[in-house]
Amino acid sequence: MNDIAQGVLDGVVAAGARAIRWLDDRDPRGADLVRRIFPATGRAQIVGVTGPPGAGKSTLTDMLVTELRSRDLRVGVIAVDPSSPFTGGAILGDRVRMARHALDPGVFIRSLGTRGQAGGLSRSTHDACLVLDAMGYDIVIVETVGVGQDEIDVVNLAHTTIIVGVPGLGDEVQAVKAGLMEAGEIFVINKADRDGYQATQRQYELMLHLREQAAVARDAGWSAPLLRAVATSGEGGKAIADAIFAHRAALEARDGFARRSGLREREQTLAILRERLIARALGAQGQAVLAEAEARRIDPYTAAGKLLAQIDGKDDLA
Ligand SMILES: Nc1nc2c(ncn2[C@@H]2O[C@H](COP(=O)(O)OP(=O)(O)OP(=O)(O)O)[C@@H](O)[C@H]2O)c(=O)[nH]1
Ligand SMILES: [Mg+2]
Repeated sequence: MNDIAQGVLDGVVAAGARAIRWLDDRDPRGADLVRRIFPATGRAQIVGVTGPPGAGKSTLTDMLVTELRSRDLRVGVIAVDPSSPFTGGAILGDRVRMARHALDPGVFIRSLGTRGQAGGLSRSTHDACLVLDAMGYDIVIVETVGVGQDEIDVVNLAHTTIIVGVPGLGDEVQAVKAGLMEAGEIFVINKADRDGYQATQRQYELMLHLREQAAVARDAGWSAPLLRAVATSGEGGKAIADAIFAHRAALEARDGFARRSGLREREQTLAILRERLIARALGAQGQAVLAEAEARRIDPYTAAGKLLAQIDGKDDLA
C-alpha cells in the first residue's frame, strides 16, 4: 500500500494504474491511498472535453496532447465510457488513435467505464483526476460524451470545459443547451473542413449571445471563445491550448481555480457519503425492504424509514 501511494507521488505509471483500479473497484485501500496523496494534489488543471457522439472529441484530445507535449507539459487523459449505445467500441478506437502517445512517459491514458450506480462514474473520474494530479501531470483531460446526467456531473468536475460541436447536426446546439451550455468555457466547432461549417458557426454565435444575455454561464467572469478545428489535421490545436491557459489564468486572477477545486471536493464528499449511507442502509434486511416496496406491500416512505432505521437504529417514519 505505502509502495503504491509512494509510487503515485513519484509518478510511477504502474502505481497510478493500480491506484485508479482500487478506487474504481471501491477497494478500501483506495481510501487510504487518497489520504496519503491528497496533500500533493490541487495543481493539475482538469479540462473536460464533451460533445455529441462522434464529434471528434478523441481526435481533438489527441491533437491537444500533441500540442501540450510540444510545450513540455505532462498530460493525463481519462476517457469516460458511459457504455451508452452511442459509444460502442469507441474505447478501442481511442486506444488505436492515441497509440502514438503510448510510449511517451509524459502522457498517461486511461479509460473508465460506468459503475452502474448513479453518480458512480463521476466519483471514479474525480478519484482518477486526483491520482493523475498527484502523479504530477500538469493537465488532465477528461473526455466524455455529452449525454446523460452522469456525464454532466463529470463535466462539472472540470476547471475548464470544452464543448465540441460539428457542422450538420441539426439539433446539436439544442443538445448542448440541455445542461452543458452553462458549463462551456471554450466552444470548438470541429470538422470545420465539412460542409455547413458557416451555418453551424452562426448557430453557435447566436447561442453564445443568448447565453450572455441570460447570464447563465458557470464562469460569469469569462468570455467564452468560439474556435474552429480540423482535429484530423491538427488545425486549431494551438488556439485551443492557448484558450485553456487563458482560462486558467483568468480563474487564478480571481481565486477561481482553488475555489473550483474546492467545490469538487465538496461534491465528492457528498458522493462518498451517499454511497456509504446507501450501502449501510441496504445492509442486512435492506434488500427485503426494497422487495416489499417493489411488491407494493409497503409505501416508499415506510420503506425508506425502515432502511434509515438500519443506520440509526430507530424506525424513522418522519
Ligand atoms: N472530416 C473530419 N473528420 C474528423 C475530424 N475530427 C474527427 N474526425 C473523424 O470523426 C470520427 C469520430 O472521431 P472521434 O474522435 O472518435 O469522435 P468522438 O467524439 O471521440 O466519438 P465518441 O467518443 O464515440 O463519441 C473519426 O472517424 C474521426 O477520424 C475533422 O476535423 N474532420
Ligand atoms: Mg471518443
